[in-house]
Amino acid sequence: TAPVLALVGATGAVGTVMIDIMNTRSDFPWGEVRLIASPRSAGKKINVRGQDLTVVALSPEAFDGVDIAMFDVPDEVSAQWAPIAAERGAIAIDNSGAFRMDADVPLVVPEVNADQIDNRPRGIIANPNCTTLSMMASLGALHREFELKELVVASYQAASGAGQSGIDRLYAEIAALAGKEAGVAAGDVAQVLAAAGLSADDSPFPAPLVLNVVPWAGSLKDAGWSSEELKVRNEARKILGIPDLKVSATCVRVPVVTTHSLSVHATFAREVTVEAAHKIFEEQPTIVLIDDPAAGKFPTPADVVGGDPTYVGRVRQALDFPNTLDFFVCGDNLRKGAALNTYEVAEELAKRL
Ligand code: 11C
Repeated sequence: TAPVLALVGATGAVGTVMIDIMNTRSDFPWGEVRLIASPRSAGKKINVRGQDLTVVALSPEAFDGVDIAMFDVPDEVSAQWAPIAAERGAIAIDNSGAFRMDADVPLVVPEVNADQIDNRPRGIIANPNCTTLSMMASLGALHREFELKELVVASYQAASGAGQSGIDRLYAEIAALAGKEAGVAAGDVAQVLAAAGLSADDSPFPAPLVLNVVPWAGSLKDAGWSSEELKVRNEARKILGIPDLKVSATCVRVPVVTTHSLSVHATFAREVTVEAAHKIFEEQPTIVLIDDPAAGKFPTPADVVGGDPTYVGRVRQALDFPNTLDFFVCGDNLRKGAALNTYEVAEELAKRL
């Protein structure tokens, strides 16, 4: 019989994108879809492929009969409930940070390490952080050919990486500035926001995001690094299977609603050329290459939001660093960065059930 798919966190920012992905997929291998959320959202109706499904409250029994359970919920909810789903016989695919670095939980990006899907002793598979994920298709493809040795990245992360509250805050800040003279607003953003009732304490961001860039995402870790920067380092090593990969990341929030971008400086064991890299990107079905700066063509978040592929451009051979490429990559952080990658892992599993 056709497998049963559950979505935990069906009403959140990523869950909502997951519903859209389910509604637009050409093949749909599932016999039943079960939507699960907090008791607060239980009873809500959501249309999936023409049927109004009622959201059920998270409980152990909600996983009975489920083959695959996708979790798009905060770390602590996943930490508690993914093992319960696994005990009840489901394979849990978790998009939180709760299990990513566990040695007995694979961290999977299908176009890079799909083979890891079968190695899941706890019945849990983890989905990477959206910042790491946005560059994995491109780095995985280059690594197969040239062997990656060192990675220096700066991110340009969208507000929706912080969830619905991040989206709401950015729109509220934009609304507070509407109609203000540009000069006044640019000089005094914090005061304008406070006057509009937008307290800094209520923001998921540590500074105004509108008309600004904020060099911070996540929580403070040792020696001044942010949790987000360490996730990029640890997760890239695990996904690519290079435990000693040298990585340095600076994670920055920008006033974009959705789509993370990264500036990537990648050094390889073997000689690289722009032509060879272009060919590799063109041959990778999940990458779109837009790289014609003379014609003003390169990817930007505004062009790629809502799409499934990751977009690559500005590919250059570093002038002063041997075997090194610089490039710019954009990926919708709610799609390939979160919901889509999780769903692709579920599709891979469905083929194996
Ligand atoms: C952000 N990348 O943009 C984060 C959100 O580990 O899944 C995702 C955090 C995570 O803020």
